[in-house]
Amino acid sequence: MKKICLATPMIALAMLVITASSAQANLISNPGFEDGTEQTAWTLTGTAGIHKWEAPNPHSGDWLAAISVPWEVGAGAFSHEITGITGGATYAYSLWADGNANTTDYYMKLSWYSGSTPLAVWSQGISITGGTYTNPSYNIVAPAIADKVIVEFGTIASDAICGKFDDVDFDVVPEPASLLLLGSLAVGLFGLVGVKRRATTR
Ligand SMILES: [Ca+2]
Repeated sequence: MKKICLATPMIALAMLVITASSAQANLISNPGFEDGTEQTAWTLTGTAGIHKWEAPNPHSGDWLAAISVPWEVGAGAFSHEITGITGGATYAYSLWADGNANTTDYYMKLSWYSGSTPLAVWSQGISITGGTYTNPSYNIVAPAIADKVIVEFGTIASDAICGKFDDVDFDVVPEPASLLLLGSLAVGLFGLVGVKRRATTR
């Protein structure tokens, strides 16, 4: 009988945790470029292309984003618009980056907007070690009145190194208030278990 009393709150807690984690859905459409050359959701500029590469392999699947391909040396970028941003919320931006040589010429960038009005730009360089995937990851707070962001990665350099990118992720970080609520619910559920245990032992 005790096992049944324990199981119900544990299942409820598991469902809460699943709900909390599913709220952090990736806001990037086509994050792994697996629709081939269709380039869904991404705007490409300069020497940017979606390629089926042999070596090194894409981080996942068959396709990756490439910038400054060897036969097309020059600057370029991939950008992706996301609307419905919550002003003041914290967002996590990460991707997987590789290249055919070491380079620090590539960057990750976020351009925040309120409608069509530019608000702020965040940018960070990417340090690529040729032949090894790296996973730069950052938490960035959206400006208070932001409702749109352009997620971008690229290079302004014109070198012969080809940057390769895959599995881009941009999602909202749960607010501390949500986590506190989840924590207090968990404490409440375990407290309930304690009450039931005491009740059954009397
Ligand atoms: Ca891929």
